[in-house]
Amino acid sequence: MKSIEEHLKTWTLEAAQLLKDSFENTLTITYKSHIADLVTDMDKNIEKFFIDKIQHTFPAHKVLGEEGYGDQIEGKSGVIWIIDPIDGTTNFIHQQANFAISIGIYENGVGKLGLIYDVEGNNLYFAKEGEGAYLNEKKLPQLEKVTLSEAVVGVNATWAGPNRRINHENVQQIIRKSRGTRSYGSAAIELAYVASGKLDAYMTLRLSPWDFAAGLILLQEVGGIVSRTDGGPVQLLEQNSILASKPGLHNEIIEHLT
Ligand code: 2AM
Ligand code: CA
Ligand code: CA
Ligand code: CA
Repeated sequence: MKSIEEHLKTWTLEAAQLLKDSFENTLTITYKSHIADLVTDMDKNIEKFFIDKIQHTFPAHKVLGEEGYGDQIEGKSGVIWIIDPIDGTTNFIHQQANFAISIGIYENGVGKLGLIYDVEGNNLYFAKEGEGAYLNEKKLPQLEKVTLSEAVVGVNATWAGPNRRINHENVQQIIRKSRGTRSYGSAAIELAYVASGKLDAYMTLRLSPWDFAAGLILLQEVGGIVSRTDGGPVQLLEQNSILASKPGLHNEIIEHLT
């Protein structure tokens, strides 16, 4: 019998192929909450693809998905697959690159398996609780301490405000003191980049559970530090601001932000 891990990886590769094949077709694009909040028929199809497989193979498992085809989740008990079928939909539409399938599997609130698949790059980031994190077949090393002056920090345009939670002078200091900033347009890829050392930190003002569920498990396996941007703990089933970082740097950024 195949393990959950094997199913997860097989289904992800099948879903990724569906996404690649879809480049040949015309996408149906609709707006969700506003003109920059896009969803395509492929976001919905991929979420349904996973839900069909999970319901058939693991009928006791629950699903929390961005597009809302999963279960009504009341609490953290049981096994919950937290799925973002396409993270970086704007990139999927505009670039056909820098978008990911992101899936975190939690049991009673504890992260068990985390997977982020950078579809166009064919890069599979995968973590299993207590067994480490991998990029494709290669084990990722533990993250080491760095200072802000030697750090590349993932930020996005939301830090430009306006937002009552932002102190712009503090944010400017972080940006100026860092070695550089980057913005990729996919929270899942940015979290995978922190876990694999391509970014030293990533900070963002509002993510939903499906944006960070997988990334949290990857980061936990490589010694990354994750909190809200006020330093408080991330709540799995709620929206959170997120600061994910190498050790040392996490404190340094929190000191600037608070
Ligand atoms: P999404 O592509 O799955 O919606 C940059 O847009 C990052 O922020 C992406 O990871 C995107 O995820 C996420 N995001 C979260 N909420 C968003 C929203 N309301 N509009 C656009 N992007 C959002
Ligand atoms: Ca979305
Ligand atoms: Ca997302
Ligand atoms: Ca999405």
